[in-house]
Amino acid sequence: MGQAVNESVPRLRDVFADHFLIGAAVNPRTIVSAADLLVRHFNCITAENEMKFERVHPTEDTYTFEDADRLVRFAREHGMRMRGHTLVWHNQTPNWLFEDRDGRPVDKATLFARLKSHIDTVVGRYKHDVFCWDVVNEAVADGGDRPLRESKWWQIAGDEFIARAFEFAHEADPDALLFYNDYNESHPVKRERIYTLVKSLKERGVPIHGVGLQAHWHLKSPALDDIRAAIERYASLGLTLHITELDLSVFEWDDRRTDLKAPTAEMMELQEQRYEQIFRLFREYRDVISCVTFWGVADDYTWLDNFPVRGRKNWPFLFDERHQPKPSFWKVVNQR
Ligand code: HAH
Repeated sequence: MGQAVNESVPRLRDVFADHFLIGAAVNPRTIVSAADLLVRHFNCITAENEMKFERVHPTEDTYTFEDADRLVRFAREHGMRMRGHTLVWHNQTPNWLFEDRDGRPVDKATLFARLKSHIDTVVGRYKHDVFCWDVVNEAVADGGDRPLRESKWWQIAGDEFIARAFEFAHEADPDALLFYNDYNESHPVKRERIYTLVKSLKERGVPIHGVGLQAHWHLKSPALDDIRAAIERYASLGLTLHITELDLSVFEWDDRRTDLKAPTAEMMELQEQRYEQIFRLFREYRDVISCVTFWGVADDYTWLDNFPVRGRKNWPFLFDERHQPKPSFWKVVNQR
């Protein structure tokens, strides 16, 4: 089981009970190693990898649900909500989906038939456990002339794959809230691209209910004003917002240092201030933000330990490597 959890510490989920759900990304290891923290502080989980296409549907006629099921059971046992992540993405998706038996690209009709069958099976299976889905993840391009990423989805099906994915998900579970989810969501150029995409989906009557802001942020970027502008812009579409993958890297994106064994005092201080500002903002927008999910639980494990710089340890959360609350935690909890 996880390490001792201080019983006198307020619970995040209680502190924000009148604001939004408090979530964490988990995997089959962290539901054991961080069980105490998860149960005490969080009322929502997301599978970090276990519901992704390659993990649940590795070949056309095999579905593998053991790991995802384990996470679903954990949520159920502890009365937590669960977010579904993710149905359509350009990463962690097997090649068979896009190819025929001879390895040539399939046509659009075949791709859509396969997508429908995948969504029916996965969304159908978790109908009673998963309350919302990141239906499409990261379809918008960061740069270049085209607003959409030139993924295999786009190459085979054009812009249409996005709307179809939402329609299939809605058919599979009419009660699920359906999200478009992306990173660099606060960057003004990408923000407008995401806004335009979601607006057009809404105007065409596509069943979409929310925008997911991944919020993989750093100590100095993006600027708080850009985050605020993004929240305002997406909220103006009349959809709910989820902060889906929050972490505050102690490094800027292009910092190549791999030698740190612990965060510096300056990093911890900046992180504290940054967490305070960000949660102040989230509180201010509690009417539009209905869930805030961290992309992990505590600093002993984060996907950022190897990304984007291999071998670079990171410390992005409110709980340290020994699962104790950091100064950042107290800034978030004690503000009024
Ligand atoms: C996210 N991509 C994914 O949504 C999530 O499924 C994965 O586990 C980790 C991060 C973020 C991302 C990024 O911040 C920069 C470049 C590519 C992808």
